[in-house]
Amino acid sequence: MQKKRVGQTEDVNKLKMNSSAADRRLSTVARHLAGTINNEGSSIFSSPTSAGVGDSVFANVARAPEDPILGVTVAYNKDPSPVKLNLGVGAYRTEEGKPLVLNVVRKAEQLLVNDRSRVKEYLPIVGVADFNKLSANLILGADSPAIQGNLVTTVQCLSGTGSLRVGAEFLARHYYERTIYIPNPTWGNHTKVFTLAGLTVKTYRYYDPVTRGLNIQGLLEDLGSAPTGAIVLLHACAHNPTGVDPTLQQWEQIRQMIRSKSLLPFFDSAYQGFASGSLDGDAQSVRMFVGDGSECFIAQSYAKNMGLYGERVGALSIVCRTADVASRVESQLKLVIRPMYSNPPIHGASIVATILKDRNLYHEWTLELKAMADRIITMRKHLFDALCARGTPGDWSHIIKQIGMFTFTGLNRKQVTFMTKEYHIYMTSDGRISMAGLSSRTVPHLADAIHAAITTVV
Ligand code: KET
Repeated sequence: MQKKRVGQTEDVNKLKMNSSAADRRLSTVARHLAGTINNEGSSIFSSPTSAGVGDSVFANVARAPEDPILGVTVAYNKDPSPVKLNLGVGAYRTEEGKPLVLNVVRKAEQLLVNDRSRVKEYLPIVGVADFNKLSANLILGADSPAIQGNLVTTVQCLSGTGSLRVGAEFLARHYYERTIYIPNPTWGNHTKVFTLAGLTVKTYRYYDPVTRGLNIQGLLEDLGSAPTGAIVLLHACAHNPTGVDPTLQQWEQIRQMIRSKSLLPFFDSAYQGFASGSLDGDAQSVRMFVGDGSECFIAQSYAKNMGLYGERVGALSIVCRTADVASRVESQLKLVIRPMYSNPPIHGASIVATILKDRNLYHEWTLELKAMADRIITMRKHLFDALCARGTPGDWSHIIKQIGMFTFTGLNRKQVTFMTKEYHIYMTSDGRISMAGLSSRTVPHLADAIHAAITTVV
C-alpha cells in the first residue's frame, strides 16, 4: 500500500510536469495560429448548437492556401499547356524531364525483394540499426572521434522534415533555451516545423541581395547578440533557397562565434553530395563543428541524394559530450517518437543500408550522384549562356556561382507571375528556380521567359 501511494505521488508529479510542458506548447501553438490563421482564413469556431440545422460543424473551416513550394506542383498539374515547366519543387529530373530512380536503388530493391528472410515486423522505435550507424558515418566520417567514442545517437526519421521535427520536439522538452535562429531567407517549412514544436523562431542575416552573396558581417553580428545557448539552424551545404554557402574560412568564423557564445548548432543536411558532387566535400561544415568536441544536431535527408523523395528516409543524429548522455538522450527520443508515429517504415531505410554497407553499390551511388550534380552545373552554364546570348539586362553570373539544386534568380513576385501566366513556367514566388528540373531542351524557353519578364515587367 505504502509503495502504491508513493507511486501515485510520482505519477501526479509526472502529470504536472507533462501538463506544464503541454501548456507551454499549447500556448506557443495558439500564438502561432493567431498569427497565421488570420492570414490563412477564419479562426471562428462553431459548436453544434451555434451551427444552423443541417450545417456541418465544420462549416466555419476556412480554406487554407496551398503550400508555397508543394502548391506550385498542384498548380502545374492543372495547367494543360504542352510547354509547361515545373521548376518549383526541388526534385531531380533527367535530360528528358522525367523523375529518376537511381540504378543502384533499383539493384538494392531487387536484393531486398529476393531476400525471403525479410519480414514485415515493426521496426524498433529508433528504426533500422545498420541504417542509423551508416548514416552517422556518412555525415560525420567513419573515423570521427565522436563515432568512435559512442558520443552520437542516431534515430531513423521521416526524411529531413521528420528529422528536424523530432529534433525540435526533443529540444522543446529538454533544452533550457527555446529560441532557434534560422537564416533569412531559408526553406519555408523551417519556421513552421520549429514553431509548432514549441520553439520560438528568430532570424539571422544571411543573404545580401546587393552582392547576391553571404552577409557574413550581419550573420556574425546577429549570432553574437543571440542569447547564450540559443539554437542555430545551419544549412550544411547548398543553402536553400539562395545557393550561397559560406567558404570554409567563413564556416570557421561561424563556428568560433557559435562556440564562444555556447550556441547550439542544428544542421539541416538535405543536399549532401549535391553541392560539389562529393559526399565528403559537402559534409565539411558539419565535421568542422563535430571535430571541436562540442554538441551538435544533424538532420539528414536521402530524398535528393538518393532520389528517395517519397520513401521518406532520413536520420537525426545528436552528438553529445559523453556516451552516457548520448544513451540517455536516445531514451528520450524514443518517448518523442512513439506517440507521434510509433516507429518508422522499413523499405526506404533498408534500401539506404543495403547501398551504404556494400562497397560496390556505394561506389556506384557516388557515380550516379556526381552525374546528377554535374547535370545541374551544366544547366547553370546553359542558362547563363542563353541569357547572355539574348542580351538580357543585368548581371547573371550568380547563376553559375550559386551552388546546389536552386538558383535564386532575383526575379520579383510580379515577374514570376508573368512567367507563369505567359510562359507556363512554374516556380516559387521568391524567384527560386530548381535547376534540377531544367534540361537542354527547356533552357531556351526559360531564357525567353526571363528575358521577357526582365524587359517588360518592373
Ligand atoms: N531541408 C531543406 C533545406 C530542404 O530544402 C528540404 C526540402 C527539406 C529539408 C526536407 O526534405 P525531405 O523531403 O523532408 O527530406 N526541400 C524541397 C522539397 C520541400 O519543400 O518539401 C524544396 O525546397 O523544394
